[in-house]
Amino acid sequence: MASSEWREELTDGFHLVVDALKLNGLDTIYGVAGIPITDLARLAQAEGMRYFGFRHEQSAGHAASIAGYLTQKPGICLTVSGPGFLNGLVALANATTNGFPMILLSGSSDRAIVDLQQGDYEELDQLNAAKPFAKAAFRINNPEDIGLGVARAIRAALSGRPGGVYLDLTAKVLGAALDLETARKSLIKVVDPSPLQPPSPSSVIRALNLLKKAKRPLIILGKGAAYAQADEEIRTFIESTGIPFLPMSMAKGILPDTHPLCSAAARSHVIGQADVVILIGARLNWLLSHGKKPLWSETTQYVQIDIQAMEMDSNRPIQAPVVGDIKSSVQAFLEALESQNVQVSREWLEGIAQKKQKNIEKMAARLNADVSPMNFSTALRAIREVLADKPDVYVVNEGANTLDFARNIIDMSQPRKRLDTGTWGIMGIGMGYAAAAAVESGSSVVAIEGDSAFGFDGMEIETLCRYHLPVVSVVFNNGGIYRGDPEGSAPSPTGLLADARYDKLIEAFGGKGYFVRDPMSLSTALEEALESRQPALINCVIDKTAGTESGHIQGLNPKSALHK
Ligand code: ADP
Ligand code: TPW
Ligand code: MG
Repeated sequence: MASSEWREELTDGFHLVVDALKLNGLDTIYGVAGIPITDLARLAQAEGMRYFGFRHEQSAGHAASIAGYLTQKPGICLTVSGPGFLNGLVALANATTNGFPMILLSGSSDRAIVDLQQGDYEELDQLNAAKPFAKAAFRINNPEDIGLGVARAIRAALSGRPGGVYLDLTAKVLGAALDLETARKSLIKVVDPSPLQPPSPSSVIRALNLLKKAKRPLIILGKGAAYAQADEEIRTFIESTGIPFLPMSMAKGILPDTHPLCSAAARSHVIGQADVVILIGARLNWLLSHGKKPLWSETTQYVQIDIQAMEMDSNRPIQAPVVGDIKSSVQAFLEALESQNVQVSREWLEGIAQKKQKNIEKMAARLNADVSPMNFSTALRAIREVLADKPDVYVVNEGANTLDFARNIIDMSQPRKRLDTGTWGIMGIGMGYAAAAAVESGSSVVAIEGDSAFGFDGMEIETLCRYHLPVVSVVFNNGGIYRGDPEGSAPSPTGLLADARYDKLIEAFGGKGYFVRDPMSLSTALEEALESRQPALINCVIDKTAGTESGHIQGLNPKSALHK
C-alpha cells in the first residue's frame, strides 16, 4: 500500500480536538501559541474556527470566560504547558469564582517524564495544579477519548452553577493517530448540557407565602440572573408585583437603571429596611456584607433562587430556598402568583422615592461641579452623557475608585452589557473582557480603567489593534493605586508614574491616542473614537488627590490591634 493511501485512513489528536469543538458549536479560541499547541491553533483556524492570539494567557483566559458568560457556551482558552498554563490559571479560577463557563485547554509535557520529575521542557503536573481552581479537571490520555473528554468538559462547564474546567491535552495525544472510523465514532455531540432545573412546587409556594407577609419586599438581582437570560420573566415579575429591585453591578441593565422600581440610588436604605428580600442569582457574600449588621437588619427574611443548593444558608438562614434555574423559577413564581400575594406598602415605595431623590440630587451636584483638574465624578459625567444614547455599547470597568464611581454614575439599559471585576475584585480583566465582548457581539466597548488596573494587561492593546477591535479604553490617570503621590516624593507603595502618557502606547500599534484634561475634550474624544469603530485609548488625567484608599471598601483593610 502506498504511504499516502495509508494516511488517508487516519486522523490525529489535533484534528479530533478541532472536530470535537466544532461538533459542539464551539467556534472561537482565545489563546497564546507555542509547544505543543501551535499546530492545534493553526488547524483550528484552517478549519474555520476563529482564533484570537493574545500577549498573555491570563488575558486570553479572561476573554474566554466572559465569552462564556455572554453566550452561555463555554469560552475556550488555549495555552502551552507549564508557565503558559499557570498564566491561564488565574483566569480559570476567576471564571469558577464568578460562575462563568470556560474550558482551559492546555498542552502538557510527557507524563512519564513529569511523573518521575526528570526535568522536561515546561514540566508541571498541570492536572493536579488545576484541580483546586477548577469546577472540574480532566486529562485525555488516549486519542479515542478526545470526543469524550471534550464532552465532559462542556457539560461540567455549563451544568448547574457554571464554572471553569481544565482539560489537559498531552503532547502525545495531540500527535497520536487514530483510524478514521474509530475517530468518527468517538465524537460526542452533547445533548442539553445545561438542562432547565425547575424548582419543586412546594418551594415556590413557601416562597410566595413568605412574600405574602411582606410589607417592605426587595428583589436583589445578581449576575446569575443576567447569565440566565431570563430578562423577560424577571421584568414581568418585577413589574407585575411592583417590588423594588436592586441590581448587583453586573446585573445592571436587566431592567434599565432608570426604571422607576430601581432602588440603586437608595441602596443602604432598602437593604437596611426590607423585611423580605428575594435574591435572584446573587450570593450573600462580601459584596452584600454577608447579610450582616450594620448594613442589614437581623430580622430580614429571605427567598433565594439559585441553581446551587449548597448556596442556601451560606451566610444567613434562608427561610424560603428555591433551588432551580432562574428562568424556570421565575416562571413558576409568575404562574403561582395571585394578585393578593404581594402587598407592597405605599410608605415603603414613598420612602424609597424620597431617598432616591435626595441621593440623585447629591450626585448631580458632584457631576456638575466645575472643577479643574477633573475628578472621578466630572470625568464620568462626560462619559455618561456620551453613552446615554448608545445602549448597545458594552462597558468594561476596573480599578478601585474608578470602579466605584463608574458603577454608580454610568447607567445601563441593556442586560449583560456591564462587565467588571466581579466576585473577586480582580484587576487585569479589562482588555480580555473588552476584546471578547467586541468579538462575541460585534458591538463597541468602552473600558473604563484605573491607571493601575490598566497596567496589568495594557500590552493587550496590541491585540486589540491587530484585530481592529472597536474598543475604546479610557484610562483614569490619577498617578496611582487609589491616588497619586505628592509631587517630588519618592514612589510610595501605591504610587505610579505621575503624568504617564498611556495614550502614546496605543499609537505604537497604530491605534488612536487621546490626551484629555477636561470633560469637554473627553466627551469629544470618546464620541470620535466610538464613531471610528477602531481601537483607541483616552488618557484621562484626573485630580491626583481625588481617590480614597481602597475606594468604597476601605473597611476591609485589616486594622492593627496596636492602634485600637
Ligand atoms: P453577584 O456578584 O452579581 O451578586 P454572584 O456571582 O454572587 O452574583 O451570584 C450568582 C449566583 O447565580 C450563583 O450563586 C449561581 O449559582 C447562580 N446562578 C448562575 N446561573 C444560574 C441559573 N441559570 N439559574 C439559577 N441560578 C444561577
Ligand atoms: C490581581 C489590589 C485593588 S484595586 C487596585 C489594586 C492594585 C488598583 C486601584 O488603582 P487604579 O484605580 O486601578 O488606578 P483608582 O481609580 O482607585 O486609582 N492585584 C489583583 N487584584 C487586585 N484587586 C489587587 C491587586 C487592587
Ligand atoms: Mg489610579
